[in-house]
Amino acid sequence: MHNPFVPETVEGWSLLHQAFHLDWRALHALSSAERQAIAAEAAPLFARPPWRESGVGDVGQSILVQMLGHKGDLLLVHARRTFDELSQAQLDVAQTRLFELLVPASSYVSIVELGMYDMTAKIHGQLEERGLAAGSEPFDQAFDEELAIQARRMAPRLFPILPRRRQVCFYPMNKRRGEVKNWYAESFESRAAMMREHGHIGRQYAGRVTQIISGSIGLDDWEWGVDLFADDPLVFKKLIYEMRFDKASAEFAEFGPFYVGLQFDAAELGALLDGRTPALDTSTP
Ligand code: FEC
Repeated sequence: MHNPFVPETVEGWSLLHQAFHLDWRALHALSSAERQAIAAEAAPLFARPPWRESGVGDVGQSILVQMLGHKGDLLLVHARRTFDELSQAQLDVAQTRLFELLVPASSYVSIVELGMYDMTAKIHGQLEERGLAAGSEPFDQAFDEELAIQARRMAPRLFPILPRRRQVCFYPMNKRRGEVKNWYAESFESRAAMMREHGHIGRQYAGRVTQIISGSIGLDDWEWGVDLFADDPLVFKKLIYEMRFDKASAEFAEFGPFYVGLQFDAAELGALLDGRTPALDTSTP
């Protein structure tokens, strides 16, 4: 059943964000050689996937982010095709010696999503023009076929190779469901117009930021996860500030904690354990 008031979504990677504190006291008790051995054992879990012109990832990927601030030291972002694979990624980390030095700080489960307000209205209109009755089996079948076409078209957005950009910002957020302001009580047209304005502002930042929106309704404590990747952290500040003025954010957005940090190469894990800022080689894709 396709409800014309509910924007259709197409889905991609299952995501698990894991934030950890490092147990510095335990690390300091180890020799540098031991720390390097621990890093070398864990590094293969964060191997870069082969670069593809299409930008579409294959089996999945896990990346490392050194976090700034007290909310954690290390953020792991796992992207996989299924929850089973995501669970294995979590267990693989738990099997390493590195894990014995990690203290869980936070985690977040979500699924990459593309919300399709304009497309939802368009498909409903087209199918009704073709004489298909909303709610009938042929209508639903034709709708599902159209969504499958959209999902194939959107594959680089749904299953992206995670951007190799140094600056990473992640936070969960909700659309307000208050007594006065309630996103879900707004008409479809009003929500669609606000999302158009939102997309318009976002596209002004094309090239400077790569955003991955994941949905987490029914999966975690907030409704969406927002991952942003950039070369300059100022871009996060300016983009998110500008968006505060768009109606969807000004009236309806509620934000969870922000996590920011620096993406780094698996080969640099030893540097982090030794207390040096780990680097990311961005000279190759
Ligand atoms: O109702 C929903 O579907 C809400 C899901 C949703 C949230 C969300 C929040 C943020 N976005 C941010 C950055 C960008 C940038 C672009 C962009 C575009 C879209 C489109 C949809 C969409 N965003 Fe969004 N965003 C959500 C959904 N956003 C749908 C339009 C279709 C598309 O292009 O994907 C431009 C992308 C581009 O280059 O084409 C950049 C940021 C936030 C959190 C801050 C805020 O004030 O909301 C930043 C939730």
